[in-house]
Parts: sequence; C-alpha cells; structure tokens
Amino acid sequence: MKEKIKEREIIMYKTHPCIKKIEKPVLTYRDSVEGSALTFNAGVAKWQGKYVMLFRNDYGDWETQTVARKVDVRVAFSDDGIHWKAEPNPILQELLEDDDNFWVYDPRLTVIDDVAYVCFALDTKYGIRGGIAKTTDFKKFEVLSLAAPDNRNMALFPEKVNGKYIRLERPMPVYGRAWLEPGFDVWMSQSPDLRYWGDTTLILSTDQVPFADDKIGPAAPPVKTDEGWLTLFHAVRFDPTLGKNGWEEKWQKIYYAGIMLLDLKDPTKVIGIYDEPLIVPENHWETEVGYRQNVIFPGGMILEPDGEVKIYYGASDSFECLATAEVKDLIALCKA
Ligand code: BMA
Repeated sequence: MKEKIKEREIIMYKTHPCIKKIEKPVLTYRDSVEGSALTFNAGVAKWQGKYVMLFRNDYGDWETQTVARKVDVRVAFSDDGIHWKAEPNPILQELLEDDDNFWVYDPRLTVIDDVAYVCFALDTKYGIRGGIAKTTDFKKFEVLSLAAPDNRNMALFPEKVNGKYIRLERPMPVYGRAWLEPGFDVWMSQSPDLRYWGDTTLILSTDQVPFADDKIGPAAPPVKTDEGWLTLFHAVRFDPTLGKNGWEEKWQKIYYAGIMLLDLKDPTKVIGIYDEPLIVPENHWETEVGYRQNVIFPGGMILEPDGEVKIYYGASDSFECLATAEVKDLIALCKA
C-alpha cells in the first residue's frame, strides 16, 4: 500500500456537477457560541417539524488563530435548514463527570419515532470511544452505549433492518492492520436494543476507494431510498506536496465526501460506489481559510419530500456548510 501511494499520481478531482454548494457556511464561530473559534462537523436531522443540528464547538480565538483545547457539542434549530439559531448551553456534559473523559465531539443525529439518537466521539484517558445517547428534548440525554477504544465516527440507520438497529463505525487498528498501513475502514454492527452491539462486518475498506490512500470513515446516517441506503462516507488522501494549509505548521491531508449505495434488505452489501469524490474542497471556505484546510467532513444528510437531498458538512475544521443534490442523481452515480 505504501508503495502504491508513492507511485500514485495526485489527481485534481472536482465536486460532481450534480452537487450545488450553498455559497456561504450556514453556521460559523461568529453566530454560534461566545468564545468559539471553530464551529463545524455537525449532525443534522428533522425533528418535530423543525431542523435540528448538533455541532462541534472548539473554543479559542479566530483572529489570533488559537485553539484552547476545550471542545463541546451544541444544539441549533432552524425552520428551513439554512438559517440556524444556536441554543445557549452545551449538551452531553454528563459524560464529563467522569474525570477519565476529556471531551465529546463530532455528533451525528438520527431520529426514530420522534426519539433522537446521537452518535458521538468521546476522547478519554484510555482512548477514543464511540457512543450513542438518546433524548426526547435535546436537554437531557441517556447514554446507551460506549464502545471500547479506539472506535468512532458512528452513524445510526434511521430504522431497524431485519429487526436490528444498525450502525456504521470506524475502528482504528494501529497494530493489527499495520502491514497494510495506512488505512482505517468502515464497519457495521447490529444491536437488538442499542446497548449490545455485535455481528460486526467490514463494509468498505480504504483499498476499495480509488481516491483514498490514508483512511475512510462513516459520515451522515444513511438515507432510505427505493433503490437502497444512500450512504455518505469521508475519504482521506495524504498529499506530501502540501505544507501549512491552516493554523498548524503542517497539514497534508485532503478530506473528500464519497457516496455509496447499500442494499435495502441486507445493508452489509455494497450495491455500488461512485468511484470519484462527490464533494471536493474547492472554494474559499474549504481551501483558503480555517484551522485545517482541504477538509470536507459530512455529518448530516436529509432527503426532502420533493427529492432534494441536503448534505451538511464541516469545512476546513472551521465552518458548517450545506450542499444540495437530487436523490436520483446521487443514486445514478452509485449505480453507474
Ligand atoms: C478526523 C477527526 C475530525 C476532523 C478530521 C480532520 O480525524 O478528528 O474531527 O474533522 O480529522 O481534521
């Protein structure tokens, strides 16, 4: 794999023309939380006639390009999915009552029968744990499960399949997979009750994604269509020619959004994957400003009744952005 990467020519991909990016971010540090430097990587769903977003807030100072290493998750509501108003308090703080837990971040949101389920990453003294919590009011949360480290990027399907809850997840095997290094893959687990997870299966590996050579991971919770589960993922390419690209001394990764279709009845089967990136970092917000440039990190996907798909993504680890597409076009890409 390492040899292949060295030989691989760096292809300049373009966002697929079926994707329309909304010109400006839908939420930034300016309109989210006092003291926020970075407002990004949100999960979004429809709930009780509104749109609800859970977003990641990293404290710091935008002007001086400093991050405070203090992170939390916030809630915002919207009537149209475009204009957002953030609530004043962080959520899931109960997890931090345990001193071994540092912070919660990168939420994904799934609504099943009016109950909202949040998948989140939790950095702890003993590694990164992926968790699931439920809420009916976005104030009080009950934590249902926390995986053994290192596992994150969990995304829960919006309904049970064959009587089981299904989640995508991305473990990070640094020893056992070292011979194939680099590369972390997308897996799927099933559960009767959202607490006990098993029947774990590999869904998509980095080697199967032509535009990834570093790692891949689940993105938004999949959306159900007549043709299958439309499923976004993020795919990472390492580009040694890149230098600063943000606030850190060096940032040499590029994060794309990819898309695939999973079988409706057996979602462990990939029906098709679009063999180029769906969304590529290109505009000002994605490549010219921000903490880590060239990062597209999709966390929310909503299928509207008229066939429009809204894709919410973190840009440059700094802003929350929105793009739209027609569901039929996305399905066609996966089946081509
Ligand atoms: C991943 C996560 C994300 C982040 C991305 C790019 O590993 O930490 O939160 O958006 O890297 O920095």
